[in-house]
Amino acid sequence: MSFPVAVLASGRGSNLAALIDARDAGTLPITLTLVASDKADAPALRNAEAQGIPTFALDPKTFASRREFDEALFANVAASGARLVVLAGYMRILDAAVTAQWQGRMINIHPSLLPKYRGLHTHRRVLKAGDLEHGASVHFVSAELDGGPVIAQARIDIHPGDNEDALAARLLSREHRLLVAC
Ligand code: NHR
Ligand code: GAR
Repeated sequence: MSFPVAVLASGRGSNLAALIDARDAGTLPITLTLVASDKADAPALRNAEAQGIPTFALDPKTFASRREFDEALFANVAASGARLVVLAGYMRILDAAVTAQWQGRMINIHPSLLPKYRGLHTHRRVLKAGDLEHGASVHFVSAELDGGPVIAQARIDIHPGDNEDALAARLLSREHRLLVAC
């Protein structure tokens, strides 16, 4: 039995690629019903197209409100038949109407050890704070930004001399494994 999953991504899509690789390896029994984005030029969409996965992009600037944008986006997600939504580098805050509708059926991968460092620029903030460890969390999405229940985390040491890019790169491969496992 293959579980229908939609992915939302705004950028590169390496976490999406990890899901596709695990699916193709036969270790993750999912069907990707849709990859959707708020950025028509997201590399994640190009990769999905190349894999024969349906894609969909909407431009937020053409909608009067956040809620109307999200309702249009999630109408397509629902129509794809997805039973789970994965935010994989999706960079746009979601309206409370859709988080309520998909509560318990939408997860996000966030690059910090939640509840530390909700929001953006987590690698920069963890270095500035002088923390000795960093990580990533997969959590259920709720109306509260990066505030929903945590499912699992991956933890890495911060090395002396680490900068933002080095830390982000080292964490990313752990994110891929964590997201597939969740
Ligand atoms: N929406 C809700 N309601 N709840 C969450 O937990 C969400 C969410 C939407 C996205 C991912 C999140 C992350 O993992 C996520 C979780 C974007 C922003 C943000 O400030 C913050 C957190 C996350 C994603 N976005 C700006 C906005 O105004 C735009 C930033 C940009 O485009 O560069 O939407 O970190
Ligand atoms: C990942 O590091 C993910 O945790 C983070 O963006 C990157 C996306 O990479 N997510 C956020 O910062 C959400 N605000 P990818 O496009 O290669 O999967």
